[in-house]
Amino acid sequence: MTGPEGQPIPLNGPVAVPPKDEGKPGSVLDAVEGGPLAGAVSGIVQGLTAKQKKISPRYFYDSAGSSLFERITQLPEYYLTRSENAVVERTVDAIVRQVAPQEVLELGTGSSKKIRQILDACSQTELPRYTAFDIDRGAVTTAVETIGQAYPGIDARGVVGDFEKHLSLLPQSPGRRLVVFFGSIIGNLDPWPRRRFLANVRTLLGPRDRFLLGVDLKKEPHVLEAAYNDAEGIIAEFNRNILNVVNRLVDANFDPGAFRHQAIWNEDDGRIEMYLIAETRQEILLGAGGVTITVEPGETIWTESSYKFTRRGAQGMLEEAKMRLDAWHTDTMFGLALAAPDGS
Ligand code: AVJ
Repeated sequence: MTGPEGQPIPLNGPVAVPPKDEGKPGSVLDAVEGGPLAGAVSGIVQGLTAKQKKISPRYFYDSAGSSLFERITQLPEYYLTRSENAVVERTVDAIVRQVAPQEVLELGTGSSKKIRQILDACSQTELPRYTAFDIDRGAVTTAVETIGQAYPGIDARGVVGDFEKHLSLLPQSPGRRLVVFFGSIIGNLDPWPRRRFLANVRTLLGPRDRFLLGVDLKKEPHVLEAAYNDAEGIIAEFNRNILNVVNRLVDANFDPGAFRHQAIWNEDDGRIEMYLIAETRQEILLGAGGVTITVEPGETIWTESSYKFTRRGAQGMLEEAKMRLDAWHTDTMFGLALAAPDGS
């Protein structure tokens, strides 16, 4: 595969090569030493010294951010989670019957609700393992503990890593594997990183393995914009909290209260764009980077893109990554794609 300028896209390396710690039931392992945020400083400083200031959405999810996101999923305007839950509930039995997984590998652990529906449906089949993979160690630990306690027969494990970088460090599956990526988290990835991510997911799949992908669907702009501009202002608070995370990670002094939230639908690129807009002029010291930046009044920091998809678009991106769309389930708001590796 080649990138935008024709250069090869580095994949994350062959899946079987590095000596991977297999861990043991209940274990939570780091994909890389020091955890996935160990190398965060240079990327954050680079984003904040660019012409259009930018912070990656992967930094939303500290413990405050994760609880705010949990509240977002309950907002009347934020239909995504409810829709996906309903689609999963309706289709989980058929999916599990079709795949009969022996490992469920969850990329990006949310609340355990949907994964429990999958595991419940698996109770009739043979399921020795649940693996949680997330950038937030706390989220992985909680998932491993709650699933381990609720399902004593299941070998629950966790890996702390960045799904854009560390998928190749996952241990082998003990058998048929179902990789799940819920919540339209894939919508955070721009087209090129998304291609690379899907190519990496493909390397996790043997012929009998499957990939279950949740994607939010394109719909009327006012519905999309309302979902990211809730009346209660929880999403604004979630957006501003990323500055608290950045303050800790790069030893900076952002005042989150000096920014307001904006979310707009970009029709051309098919995505919601989220920004923080500075209310006042600010000088911010990025201590760990040894630089000071200036933020002008009205200047924006781009914190998130949330791409929306169509069935055709989802099918196209899966096919580009050498997977085929095996099943498509939807309530017209949200789509659940079950994908199989080509040639299986
Ligand atoms: C978790 C990435 C799917 O894009 O809708 C929620 C994050 N941002 N409200 C999304 C989010 C603002 C969410 N994802």
